[in-house]
Amino acid sequence: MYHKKLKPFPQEFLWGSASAAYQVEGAWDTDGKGESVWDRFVRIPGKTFKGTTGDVAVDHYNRYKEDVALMAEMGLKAYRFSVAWSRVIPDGDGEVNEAGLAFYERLIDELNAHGIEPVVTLYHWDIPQALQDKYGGWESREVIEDFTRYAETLFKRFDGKVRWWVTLNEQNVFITHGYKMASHPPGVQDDKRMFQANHIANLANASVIRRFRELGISGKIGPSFAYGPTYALTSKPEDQLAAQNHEEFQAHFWMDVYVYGTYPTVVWNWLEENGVAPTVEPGDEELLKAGKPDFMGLNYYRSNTVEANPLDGVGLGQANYSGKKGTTEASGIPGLFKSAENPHVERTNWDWDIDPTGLRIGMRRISSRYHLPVLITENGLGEYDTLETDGSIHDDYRIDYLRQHVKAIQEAISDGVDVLGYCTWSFTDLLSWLNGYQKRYGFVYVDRDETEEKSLDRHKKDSFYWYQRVIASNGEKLED
Ligand code: BGP
Repeated sequence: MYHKKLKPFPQEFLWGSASAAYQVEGAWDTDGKGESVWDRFVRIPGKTFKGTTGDVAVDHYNRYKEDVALMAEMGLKAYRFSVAWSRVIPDGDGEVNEAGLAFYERLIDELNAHGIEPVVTLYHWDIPQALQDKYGGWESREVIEDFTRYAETLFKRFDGKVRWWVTLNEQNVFITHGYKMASHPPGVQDDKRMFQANHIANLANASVIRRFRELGISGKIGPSFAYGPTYALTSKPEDQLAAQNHEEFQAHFWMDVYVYGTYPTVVWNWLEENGVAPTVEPGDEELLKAGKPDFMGLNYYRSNTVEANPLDGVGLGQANYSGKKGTTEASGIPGLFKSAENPHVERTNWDWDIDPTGLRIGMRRISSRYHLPVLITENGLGEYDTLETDGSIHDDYRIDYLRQHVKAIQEAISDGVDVLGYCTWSFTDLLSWLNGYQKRYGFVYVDRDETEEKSLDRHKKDSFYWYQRVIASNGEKLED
């Protein structure tokens, strides 16, 4: 669709940026914080790139004032960050740790004082280790009540100070990495357990949204979902069917539950056929239907291209966590789909397709299927950056990437999609879960790498000044 004239960004558009507790805070055992599953997982040899941990990360816990001052200088309207459950309730279900809550209160107050909207994520993958040990974390229904109580603690404490809440970050990612690929905690490869844990996470998600409504908390709430639309490699009907499978199994399987409280029929049929359907108890459907979100949070990095995959075809392939271009292997689910190389797009050094039009298509699919506003909660380019001797960083490749994606958002707005805001990933450089510190995303360079903490000094990249101009012009000045 081509428009003669694009619609402007709404006046109240949330120009933001995002992070997650484990990736920025550090201070992993400070002020009464309990151990999270990630604090434990990173200590298993071979699990992370060069053995990197978030023990110190980029020291945001101690430098949050300096970081917020940089956000204010940039003119940021919103900052999305996550709360570490184990800071607030160290063992997950016991006493509330006031020192942990106080940290987030200081951060929220600092943001509000600078006119920056806090967008608070309740869960970005770091369940307290104590709950993992006690009942298997997301695999037990006990987590529903514990997660709801934790969320309620935050809702009550920060009601009036926070207007935007995100429930689970990328449930599809933490569940599949945790229980299929074993690359995230708890490091399991078991489809039956995966679909069970996923169902329980769905219930927990719905439960906190229901509690949010019952408490009459002001503001909006929704999940953040990792979604990139799927393309078929060719117009062969079997490839088209594979693309349809991918959308159903990798996207509708989660988003339909969030919005409609039901699983897609085709996927449910497959789960039963393969003996891996989760146990649904009386009352589950009612709870799922009571958890309808106010918006769909969208984390978009890339689109996917797939082709047909026979029953004896490709399964899990090696992903690229090294930054060596071209090392990703084909991956798929036998009988459903397998990944294919899209010949029409460029790729990053980590083999992620660069596709701004995919963002527009994704927003439109969400808007048409779910009739909800979209809040882009993550989007960005992970690349190597070079710190020059004068302290500058010339990341024109990142500016290009972001500029094209901002254009795609404006096109989606012009198509009629209701877009609430755009949080880039990320504000400062931070720890990439499996890729160490060399895969950088920030507007602000942080002086550290995998082997050394170095000075942890902050340096503004060229993209910092670019986004500053974009925000000041409300999306009108996209050129350098
Ligand atoms: C998303 C996560 C983020 C962030 C981002 C970049 O899936 O929500 O936490 O890590 O991806 O991914 P990566 O660090 O693997 O490049």
